[in-house]
Amino acid sequence: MSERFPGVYASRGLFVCFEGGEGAGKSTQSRLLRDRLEAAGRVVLLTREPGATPVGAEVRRIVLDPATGELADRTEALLYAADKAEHLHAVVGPALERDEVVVTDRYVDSTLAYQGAGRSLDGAELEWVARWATGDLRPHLTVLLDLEPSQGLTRFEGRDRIEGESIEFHLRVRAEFLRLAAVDPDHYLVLDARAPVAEITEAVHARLAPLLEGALR
Ligand code: Z5A
Repeated sequence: MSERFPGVYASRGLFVCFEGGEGAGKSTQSRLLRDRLEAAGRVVLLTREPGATPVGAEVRRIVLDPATGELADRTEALLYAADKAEHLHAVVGPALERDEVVVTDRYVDSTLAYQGAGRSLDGAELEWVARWATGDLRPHLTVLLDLEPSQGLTRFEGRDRIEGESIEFHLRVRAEFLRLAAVDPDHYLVLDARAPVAEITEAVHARLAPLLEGALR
């Protein structure tokens, strides 16, 4: 963590993020966590990047539609950063202020992994942009669902702009996700995404339980 961006953690609410490669089960686990917490009486906001705001929906269409064709790496990175800034401003920040549990399917680590390690933009410069866009707000917990890219990609039929990248690209992405988790173990939970869905759900809940009680916040 740099001196300029030491990380900011919300003093209200709980901010949880799911990260990982394609088909790792992020959407599945985000929904299951939301359902379980709501059943326990928590107010939960389930959201995602890119595309959770009207501006974000436009960004999502541009960055993921194969019809967009070639984009400069910096253009792509800035579009994702714009989606994040709007997401933080309009969705995540207000929900945390209302003391809700925010569960997001992807966040800053996706930029560091896909645009940084994947596209090979300068990591430090890119991190500056992504942290600036989000006011350096970090999740209290990021759950990394780790999966061999060849397995994740076979969980899908259609391919968008990024899913269509080479296996080497996806291997670099996976390695970067794992590196980010390794340098900050207090804020990460790394799980084998090949495990049964219910087993992953239990592991996430076990790690979150003390955070929900506020003990480790
Ligand atoms: N991107 C970026 O480059 N930079 C950024 O800053 C951000 C994003 C924020 C978003 O795509 C793309 O944007 C993404 C990175 C890039 N790259 N691509 N491509 P998206 O939102 O369309 O999709 P995604 O985020 O990659 O998620 P996904 O591909 O939809 O997969 P998932 O949410 O991780 O998995 P799932 O939908 O929950 O499950 C996939 C299938 O596997 C489904 O049939 C499940 O039933 C099954 N599944 C789930 N769990 C299991 C287990 N445990 N075992 C077996 N099968 C399972």
